Amino acid sequence: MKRVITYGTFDLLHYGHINLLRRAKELGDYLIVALSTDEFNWNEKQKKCYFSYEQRKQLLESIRYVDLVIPEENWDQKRTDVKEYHIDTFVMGNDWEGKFDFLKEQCEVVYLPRTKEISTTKIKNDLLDKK
Ligand code: C2G
Repeated sequence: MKRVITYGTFDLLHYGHINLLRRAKELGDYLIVALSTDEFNWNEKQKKCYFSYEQRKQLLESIRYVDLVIPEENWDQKRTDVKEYHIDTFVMGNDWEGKFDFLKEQCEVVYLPRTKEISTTKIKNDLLDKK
Protein backbone atom coordinates (compact mmCIF):
# COMPACT_ATOMS: atom_id res chain seq x y z
CA MET A 1 0.00 0.00 0.00
CA LYS A 2 1.44 3.32 -1.14
CA ARG A 3 1.18 5.97 1.59
CA VAL A 4 1.02 9.68 0.79
CA ILE A 5 1.21 12.70 3.10
CA THR A 6 0.48 16.39 2.64
CA TYR A 7 0.41 19.39 5.00
CA GLY A 8 -1.67 22.52 5.25
CA THR A 9 -4.09 24.86 6.99
CA PHE A 10 -7.11 24.14 4.75
CA ASP A 11 -9.13 27.05 6.17
CA LEU A 12 -12.32 28.02 4.30
CA LEU A 13 -11.97 24.73 2.43
CA HIS A 14 -12.35 25.31 -1.33
CA TYR A 15 -12.02 23.47 -4.62
CA GLY A 16 -8.32 24.33 -4.89
CA HIS A 17 -7.72 22.29 -1.76
CA ILE A 18 -9.93 19.49 -3.08
CA ASN A 19 -7.97 19.46 -6.38
CA LEU A 20 -4.76 19.07 -4.38
CA LEU A 21 -6.14 16.30 -2.17
CA ARG A 22 -7.62 14.41 -5.14
CA ARG A 23 -4.30 14.47 -7.05
CA ALA A 24 -2.35 13.56 -3.90
CA LYS A 25 -4.55 10.50 -3.36
CA GLU A 26 -4.11 9.51 -7.02
CA LEU A 27 -0.40 9.09 -6.25
CA GLY A 28 -1.05 6.28 -3.78
CA ASP A 29 -3.59 4.27 -1.81
CA TYR A 30 -3.68 6.01 1.57
CA LEU A 31 -3.59 9.77 2.15
CA ILE A 32 -2.63 11.39 5.43
CA VAL A 33 -3.24 15.11 5.90
CA ALA A 34 -1.13 16.85 8.55
CA LEU A 35 -3.42 19.73 9.48
CA SER A 36 -1.88 22.89 10.94
CA THR A 37 -3.09 23.49 14.49
CA ASP A 38 -4.50 26.87 15.50
CA GLU A 39 -1.37 27.57 17.56
CA PHE A 40 0.99 26.63 14.68
CA ASN A 41 -0.98 28.79 12.28
CA TRP A 42 -0.89 31.80 14.56
CA ASN A 43 2.65 31.48 15.93
CA GLU A 44 4.41 30.33 12.76
CA LYS A 45 2.28 31.44 9.82
CA GLN A 46 0.55 34.48 11.33
CA LYS A 47 -2.69 32.98 10.03
CA LYS A 48 -5.86 33.46 12.09
CA CYS A 49 -8.17 30.71 10.89
CA TYR A 50 -11.89 31.25 10.46
CA PHE A 51 -12.54 27.59 11.39
CA SER A 52 -10.91 25.98 14.43
CA TYR A 53 -8.61 22.97 14.13
CA GLU A 54 -11.45 20.63 15.16
CA GLN A 55 -13.82 22.16 12.58
CA ARG A 56 -11.16 22.00 9.82
CA LYS A 57 -10.38 18.40 10.84
CA GLN A 58 -14.06 17.46 10.62
CA LEU A 59 -14.28 18.96 7.13
CA LEU A 60 -11.16 17.14 5.91
CA GLU A 61 -12.27 13.80 7.40
CA SER A 62 -15.46 14.04 5.32
CA ILE A 63 -13.50 14.14 2.06
CA ARG A 64 -13.39 10.83 0.20
CA TYR A 65 -9.68 11.23 -0.67
CA VAL A 66 -8.55 11.67 2.94
CA ASP A 67 -7.83 8.58 5.07
CA LEU A 68 -6.29 10.13 8.19
CA VAL A 69 -5.88 13.63 9.65
CA ILE A 70 -3.04 14.30 12.11
CA PRO A 71 -1.97 17.60 13.71
CA GLU A 72 0.83 19.69 12.24
CA GLU A 73 2.34 21.42 15.30
CA ASN A 74 5.72 22.60 14.01
CA TRP A 75 7.83 22.99 10.89
CA ASP A 76 10.20 20.21 11.94
CA GLN A 77 7.93 17.21 12.29
CA LYS A 78 7.99 16.17 8.62
CA ARG A 79 11.04 13.90 8.88
CA THR A 80 9.59 11.99 11.84
CA ASP A 81 6.11 11.90 10.27
CA VAL A 82 7.54 10.35 7.08
CA LYS A 83 9.31 7.73 9.17
CA GLU A 84 6.53 7.09 11.71
CA TYR A 85 3.78 6.77 9.10
CA HIS A 86 5.95 4.85 6.58
CA ILE A 87 5.33 7.49 3.92
CA ASP A 88 6.24 6.75 0.28
CA THR A 89 5.31 10.12 -1.20
CA PHE A 90 5.26 13.66 0.21
CA VAL A 91 3.04 16.07 -1.73
CA MET A 92 2.63 19.85 -1.62
CA GLY A 93 1.32 22.53 -3.96
CA ASN A 94 4.05 24.12 -6.07
CA ASP A 95 3.95 27.36 -4.12
CA TRP A 96 6.28 25.29 -1.91
CA GLU A 97 8.44 24.12 -4.85
CA GLY A 98 11.83 23.01 -3.57
CA LYS A 99 11.20 23.90 0.08
CA PHE A 100 10.94 20.30 1.23
CA ASP A 101 13.53 18.64 -1.03
CA PHE A 102 15.44 17.57 2.10
CA LEU A 103 12.80 14.84 2.42
CA LYS A 104 14.03 13.23 -0.81
CA GLU A 105 16.43 11.15 1.31
CA GLN A 106 13.40 9.48 2.87
CA CYS A 107 10.61 9.49 0.27
CA GLU A 108 9.44 10.74 -3.11
CA VAL A 109 8.72 14.51 -3.06
CA VAL A 110 6.05 15.83 -5.45
CA TYR A 111 4.97 19.45 -5.95
CA LEU A 112 1.65 19.79 -7.76
CA PRO A 113 0.47 22.90 -9.65
CA ARG A 114 -1.80 25.06 -7.52
CA THR A 115 -5.34 25.83 -8.67
CA LYS A 116 -4.61 29.36 -9.84
CA GLU A 117 -7.73 31.43 -9.43
CA ILE A 118 -8.80 30.53 -5.90
CA SER A 119 -7.37 31.06 -2.42
CA THR A 120 -8.67 31.58 1.08
CA THR A 121 -7.35 35.15 0.94
CA LYS A 122 -9.27 35.79 -2.31
CA ILE A 123 -12.48 34.46 -0.75
CA LYS A 124 -12.08 36.76 2.26
CA ASN A 125 -11.28 39.81 0.08
CA ASP A 126 -14.15 39.15 -2.33
CA LEU A 127 -16.57 38.89 0.59
CA LEU A 128 -15.25 42.18 2.00
CA ASP A 129 -15.71 43.87 -1.39
CA LYS A 130 -19.31 42.67 -1.52
CA LYS A 131 -20.13 44.38 1.77
N1 C2G B 1 -3.47 24.80 -2.70
C1 C2G B 1 -3.66 24.61 -4.07
N2 C2G B 1 -4.38 25.51 -4.76
C2 C2G B 1 -4.93 26.59 -4.15
C3 C2G B 1 -4.76 26.78 -2.77
C4 C2G B 1 -4.01 25.86 -2.05
O1 C2G B 1 -3.17 23.62 -4.64
N3 C2G B 1 -5.65 27.47 -4.91
C5 C2G B 1 -2.68 23.81 -1.97
C6 C2G B 1 -1.43 24.43 -1.34
O2 C2G B 1 -0.38 24.49 -2.29
C7 C2G B 1 -1.13 23.43 -0.22
C8 C2G B 1 -2.53 22.95 0.20
O3 C2G B 1 -3.42 23.30 -0.88
O4 C2G B 1 -0.40 22.32 -0.74
C9 C2G B 1 -3.00 23.60 1.48
O5 C2G B 1 -2.94 25.01 1.30
P1 C2G B 1 -2.84 25.92 2.62
O6 C2G B 1 -3.91 25.54 3.56
O7 C2G B 1 -2.70 27.34 2.19
O8 C2G B 1 -1.46 25.40 3.22
P2 C2G B 1 -0.23 26.28 3.73
O9 C2G B 1 -0.72 27.37 4.60
O10 C2G B 1 0.58 26.59 2.54
O11 C2G B 1 0.51 25.23 4.72
O12 C2G B 1 4.13 22.73 6.42
C10 C2G B 1 3.44 23.13 5.25
C11 C2G B 1 2.35 24.12 5.56
O13 C2G B 1 1.53 23.64 6.60
C12 C2G B 1 1.51 24.40 4.32
